[in-house]
Amino acid sequence: MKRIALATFVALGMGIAAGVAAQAGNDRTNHVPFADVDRDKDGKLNREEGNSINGFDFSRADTNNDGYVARAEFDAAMAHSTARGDGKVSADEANDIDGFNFSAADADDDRWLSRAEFQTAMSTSRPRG
Ligand SMILES: [Ca+2]
Ligand SMILES: [Ca+2]
Ligand SMILES: [Ca+2]
Repeated sequence: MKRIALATFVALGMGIAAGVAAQAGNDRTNHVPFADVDRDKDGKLNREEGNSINGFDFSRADTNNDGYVARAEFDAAMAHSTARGDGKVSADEANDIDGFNFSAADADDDRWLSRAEFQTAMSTSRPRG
């Protein structure tokens, strides 16, 4: 078990080094302000607007399948995606690591681990035994 946990740890660290969160699958989207994408200012994104976002999965974001991504759907999709190259680890991602204490690692309590926070946690929490 410890070996598996450590491998996950290392994989995650490498993902961060590459600017990619290894645990987040293919959910990598450019994080852009809704207002910037909603070009016709109707408060929702049509497929064309959605597709203008690098990496945005319109069909997945449109959870009620009405052909538009509303603000709430947009926010949800962004919350579930990993911004490209942000080098941050979410609580969800950290929870995949056995025995990882997210709140202890999150020094500034912003619910994200920056690269520095993650590396500090890596260097201070060594596998026991
Ligand atoms: Ca629109
Ligand atoms: Ca919708
Ligand atoms: Ca933090």
